[in-house]
Amino acid sequence: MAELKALIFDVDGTLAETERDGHRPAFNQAFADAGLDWHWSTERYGELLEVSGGKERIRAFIESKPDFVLPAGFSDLTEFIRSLHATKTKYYTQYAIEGRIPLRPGVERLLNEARAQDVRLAIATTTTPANVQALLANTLGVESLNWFEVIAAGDMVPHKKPAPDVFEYALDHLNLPPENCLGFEDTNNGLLSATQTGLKTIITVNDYTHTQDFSKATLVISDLGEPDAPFKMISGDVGDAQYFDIALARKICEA
Ligand code: XBP
Repeated sequence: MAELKALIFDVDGTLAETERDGHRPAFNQAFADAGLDWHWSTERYGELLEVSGGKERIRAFIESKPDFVLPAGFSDLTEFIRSLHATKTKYYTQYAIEGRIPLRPGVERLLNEARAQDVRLAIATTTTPANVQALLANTLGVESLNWFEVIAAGDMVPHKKPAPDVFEYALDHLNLPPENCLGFEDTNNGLLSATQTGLKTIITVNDYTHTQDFSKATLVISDLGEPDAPFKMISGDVGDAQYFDIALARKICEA
């Protein structure tokens, strides 16, 4: 019977539909600014999401283009990718500031319940720290950045999801064993990353991920739900719960 002490959240696709509403349009705007005739459709982006990391995703895309020529003014591919990605991050944070990336159902409620019940909070994400700060500050308010004892993000760890590094980083800095925590994710890559550390993991699916393999998940639901908007249960045991709250989190952690 492990006591619940902390919740560790993925960001993209879990706290908010950032891939659809933020990252993909930001990539396309950065490509246009660079004079590139590249455009990632919703479908094409879904395929590219197999690769964790925005810089890594651009590189994978370029490697799929045999006719690619390094634009003038760049000494090497890494420098070119870094500059494209920096422009993309500028647009992503701008979209967050404009309020174009709302939180998913139940996220704000669950975070506030956790704070009210002294359940500690952490983040384990692949995305760039600036994106996390912009999303939280422009959805929950600047002070919400302090709600999370650890924000493990981007290049802070050597290997990106599905490697366990970023969840290990969060657990180390929380100084807690996985059995006292729950992970929240939306992708198979993220699930593999979290479960390799021993974390029981809750999956909230989305349009990009609902067909992925979540057999290692403790629970798979449509979203965290609200009292007036119940979640859809996909797999796992929630008893008669209609939305994900701290009581259900404790039950799952103690099981
Ligand atoms: C998902 C990712 C990120 C984003 C893009 O992160 O793979 O790379 O798609 O963000 P998460 P960057 O672990 O939160 O699901 O361009 O900043 O990498």
